[in-house]
Amino acid sequence: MKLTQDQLDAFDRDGFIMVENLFDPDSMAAALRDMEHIFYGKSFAEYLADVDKTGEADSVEPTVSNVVAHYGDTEYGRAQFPTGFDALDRLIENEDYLDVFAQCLGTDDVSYCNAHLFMRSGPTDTRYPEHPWQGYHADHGTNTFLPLSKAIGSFDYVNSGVYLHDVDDDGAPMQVIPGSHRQAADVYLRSDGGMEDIRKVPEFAEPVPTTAKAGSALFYSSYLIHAAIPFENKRKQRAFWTLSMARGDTSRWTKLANPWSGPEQQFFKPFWEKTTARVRTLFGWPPVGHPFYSETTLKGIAMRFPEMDLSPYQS
Ligand SMILES: O=C(O)CCC(=O)C(=O)O
Ligand SMILES: [Fe+2]
Repeated sequence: MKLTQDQLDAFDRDGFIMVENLFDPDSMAAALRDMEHIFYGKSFAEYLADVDKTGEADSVEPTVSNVVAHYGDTEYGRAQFPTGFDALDRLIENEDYLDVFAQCLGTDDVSYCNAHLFMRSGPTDTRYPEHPWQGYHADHGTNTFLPLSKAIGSFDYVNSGVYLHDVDDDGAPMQVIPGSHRQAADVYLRSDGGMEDIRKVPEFAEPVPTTAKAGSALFYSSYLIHAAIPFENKRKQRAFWTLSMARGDTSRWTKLANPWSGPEQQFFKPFWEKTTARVRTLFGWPPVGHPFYSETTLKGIAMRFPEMDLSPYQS
């Protein structure tokens, strides 16, 4: 899928774009069902009914008790990718979605950083600042140790959130500052605490809410400044499948290395076996047609990944 020149210009100028209708409604409903199961052990509607009955709501935030740095396990499942649920894990195989990523990054050499389920649940949500001028930040540090740069298009990477359901104004849409990806490096260096109080940064544009329909995906620069706001309607949830990806040539500095750590292999091995050759390249697998794939290496891959369909690599 090709973005229009207007969309490309908007991403360059604003540091984000919302792309609608990237995922079909059925796949979003199935993904949401599984995500609710992972966070609540039941549907959100059943969870709300329990809260009404007992007057109590326990936090559904994942707790990190394993080697994965970013997201841990909930009481009922795994919030880190791959979760083991196909309706969630196979969202990464959507070719149009991957095409948009490649165009935002400006290269087909795309490298996985991290993906996880991002749930905010109205009844227990505390993930917002006290005042609307607080809490602004870039997510860049999640996947790299390097500071922000003023140069766009190399060491910055792209985050995305897939909207599993509609997010309206009362459902805690993330607030983003258009154009701030080009201003952020300087603002972070200022000593007046501008990032703590965006009223002190007159050059920032007004924040805008990222409301969207189910099936949309938000793509935003890792340098883009944004913040959370509270739920106006606390009987809502906000369920995103999120993915961050970098350019291959700077990926040694921009990645969350969880797929390669020992305990994670039990989740990645079956995922790599089943997924597409294009998705494997996001994890550094050589692409189809690469001379790495020889009789010898294909035999070796077959030993290590017995369930993998190797036919795309056999030319
Ligand atoms: O939930 C939101 O709207 C934003 C959250 C956020 O920025 C973060 O967790 O890094
Ligand atoms: Fe953030």
